Amino acid sequence: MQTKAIYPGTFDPLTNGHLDLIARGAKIVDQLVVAILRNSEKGAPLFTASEREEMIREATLGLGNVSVATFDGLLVDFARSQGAKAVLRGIRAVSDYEYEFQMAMMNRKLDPELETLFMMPAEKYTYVSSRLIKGVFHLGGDVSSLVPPLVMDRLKSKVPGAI
Ligand code: COD
Repeated sequence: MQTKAIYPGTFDPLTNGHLDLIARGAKIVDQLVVAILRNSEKGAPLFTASEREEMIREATLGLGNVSVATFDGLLVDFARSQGAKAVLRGIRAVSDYEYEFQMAMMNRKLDPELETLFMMPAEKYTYVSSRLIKGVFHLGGDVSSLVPPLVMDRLKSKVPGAI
């Protein structure tokens, strides 16, 4: 039987930490669906859902078993509609644990059949987050080694004059 997992997130924007996790996840499941929450729960996103989708599609072209989708509403409903057995999430540091634990337990309550798998990125990406990337970039800092080049280009055109 094929194992399908969902890697959900806001991805505003995709970072090398996300990509690292996608590559690791794609090695252990048959199909991995990167699922972008359309209406961010973190306030107004910098990139629209279709921009985020395009960036992830382009960055994962080399990974044959990875697809990209957007969703609204409950993650468990989207996972069920995709026939996915698991949700993949990243843990960077102890600080991620509490939020991830609550989310995994709530998702289990909503759908006891859906498992949450946690993976850790390469050490060099453990401090990377989309929020930090945007903040540093807005202030003129160099984040080019922390995001894929195509995301860097999009950041430059979205925030002209930042670099
Ligand atoms: N290295 C490794 N992993 C990373 C890194 C990094 N550098 N950066 C981020 N990650 C991981 C995160 O830990 C997370 O697991 C994943 O990548 C995505 O990160 P984000 O920040 O883009 O995504 P989130 O945390 O904003 O995603 C939240 C969801 C969209 C999954 C959540 O809000 C959700 O499921 N919403 C739908 C409504 C719902 O079902 N709510 C009830 C949930 S209990």
